[in-house]
Amino acid sequence: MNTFGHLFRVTTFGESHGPAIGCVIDGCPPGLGIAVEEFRHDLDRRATGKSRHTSARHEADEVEILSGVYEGRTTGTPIALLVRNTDARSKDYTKIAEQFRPGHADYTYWQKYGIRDPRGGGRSSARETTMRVAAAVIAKKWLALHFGVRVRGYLAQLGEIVPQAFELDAVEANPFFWPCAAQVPQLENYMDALRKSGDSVGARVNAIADGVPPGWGEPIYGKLDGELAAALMSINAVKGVEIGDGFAAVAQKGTEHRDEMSPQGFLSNHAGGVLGGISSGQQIVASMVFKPTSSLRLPGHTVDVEGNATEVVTTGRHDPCVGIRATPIAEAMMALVLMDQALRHRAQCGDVGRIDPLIPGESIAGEAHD
Ligand code: EPS
Repeated sequence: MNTFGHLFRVTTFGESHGPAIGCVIDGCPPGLGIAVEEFRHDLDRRATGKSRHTSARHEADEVEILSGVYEGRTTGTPIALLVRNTDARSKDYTKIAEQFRPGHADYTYWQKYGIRDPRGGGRSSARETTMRVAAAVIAKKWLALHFGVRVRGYLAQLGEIVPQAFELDAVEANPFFWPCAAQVPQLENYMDALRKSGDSVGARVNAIADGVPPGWGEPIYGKLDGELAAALMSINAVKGVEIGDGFAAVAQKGTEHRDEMSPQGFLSNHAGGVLGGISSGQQIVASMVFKPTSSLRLPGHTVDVEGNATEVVTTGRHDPCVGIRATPIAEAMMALVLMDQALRHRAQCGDVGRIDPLIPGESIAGEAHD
């Protein structure tokens, strides 16, 4: 399954070391202005090689728009985007082509398909997330123009380190998307030591959306939080997702967890902006955990494709913490879910409030039919 969404449908394709990666977006509303330069910002935020703390692979990540845009505007037909791979170094994978990295999808892809593209991890690579981010550039723009929705993210934990302050303005000013400027040197030292040790570490990323109106989300099986959880969990390396207070709710009392209301609005946001699977009009808050990456130069016990015991050592250009550059990916998946739900809400409930459901024959303008 490589397609995501119902009305705003994104299909991604391509492997880390294939000639290109790409996506097809079907269902985008027509008339939205979009130019190739608009993909640059978010693709650069996600890319490798931007600091010493991520993989040293240097991809150009130049987006080509192959269809669905005419004279700078979406036409309502499928939008096809292509990014050519320009810096794959497949020889790094020759040694491990017949082995399974412990903790990696190598093993399960092999068990499932009986064949795999070992170069760069194929589609299990973080490279796959490029096209999610590209597709979400379009979703973010449409959401901002039509509803003033803004989706943002930040790194909320790196290994044991948690932010000491929360300054949203600091996030874009450091290579970690960290919300506390004073801690950046500590993070740099931590990552330098980690890289030298050859090990990797996990991370937590938070994504938030402001400006989402009440009403988005389709109970029961298309709940906004349910689809957010599935979307975030679909990111390679994500092992856990929380909405609002998430698992902390287990120890809360009802009086603490409930978000009391006043004529001026909600008095708290433990629910993360979703009640009964429908947006409440509050900030949407999601949190996710990225596992420590499994491509390690430290030797580990494993088996080869014949089932023989062996030792694996991974060389090449790898991320010691993939969560460091996952903020734009988390934002992208949140934006894609919101875009899809916005269109679905408009399709089913666009007339709600304009038709009185209790008076048969009442028209949109309030005039009675014959
Ligand atoms: C990745 C390993 C590295 C990263 C890659 C993700 O790839 P390679 O071994 O080919 O250098 O560079 O990330 C990207 C290329 C990207 O654009 O995100 C992995 O094992 O997931």
